[in-house]
Amino acid sequence: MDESTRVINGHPFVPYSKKTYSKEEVIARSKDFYNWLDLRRSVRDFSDQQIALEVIENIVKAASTAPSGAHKQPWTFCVVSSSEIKKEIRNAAEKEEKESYDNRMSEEWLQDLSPLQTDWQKSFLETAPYLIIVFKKVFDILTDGSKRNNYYVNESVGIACGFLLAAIHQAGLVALTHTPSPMNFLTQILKRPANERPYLLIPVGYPHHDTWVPDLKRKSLSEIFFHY
Ligand code: IYR
Repeated sequence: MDESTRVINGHPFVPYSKKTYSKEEVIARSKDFYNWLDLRRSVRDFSDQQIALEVIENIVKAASTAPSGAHKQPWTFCVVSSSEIKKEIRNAAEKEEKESYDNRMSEEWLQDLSPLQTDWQKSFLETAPYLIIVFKKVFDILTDGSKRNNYYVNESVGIACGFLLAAIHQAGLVALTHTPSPMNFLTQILKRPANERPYLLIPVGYPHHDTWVPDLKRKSLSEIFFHY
């Protein structure tokens, strides 16, 4: 333990040294961040252009900085670039999606999705150079086989996925938050242990050169913001 560590009730603490900014800088930084994040869009048309694995590793490292309940970090990020496994995932996802679109989704749901013009076909699962499958760890299994609790798992993994999407946007890449339903086929295909449940399937890549996205409007601040 070096000099910059302090022990509090038997636990090591380190100083939090944050950079401070002027009031003006804080305003400018908050605006800039919003303007930049506002450019992010969910994209369903990917280019097959390759991306270095290092980029994906950095994106996952960024996601892994998310806060989590009791710092349990209850997540696993499985990255698939193998064409065979991507094909297997596409086939399994399309089977579920076809059943959903044909029989499981309500008329209201289908109507709500109409502006997005989605359907059961998921060619992006093979075109995108990487699929990141995020699993939530509902509990941990220690090396002796015993179970340990995780806390606020959905919240923690949701925040990590938010960081992941922001990191993908920052890298200049695009993604889709895809949730084929049900998605337990991912547990089987990726041979994940019993304490992991699929959370999101996120294809990542460059956009196809002729990509169009729905002309969606975000809610205004007055609709979402209440100051007490
Ligand atoms: N999982 C389906 C349907 C779907 C559902 C919602 I809610 C969306 O926002 C988009 C799609 C699919 O991926 O097509």
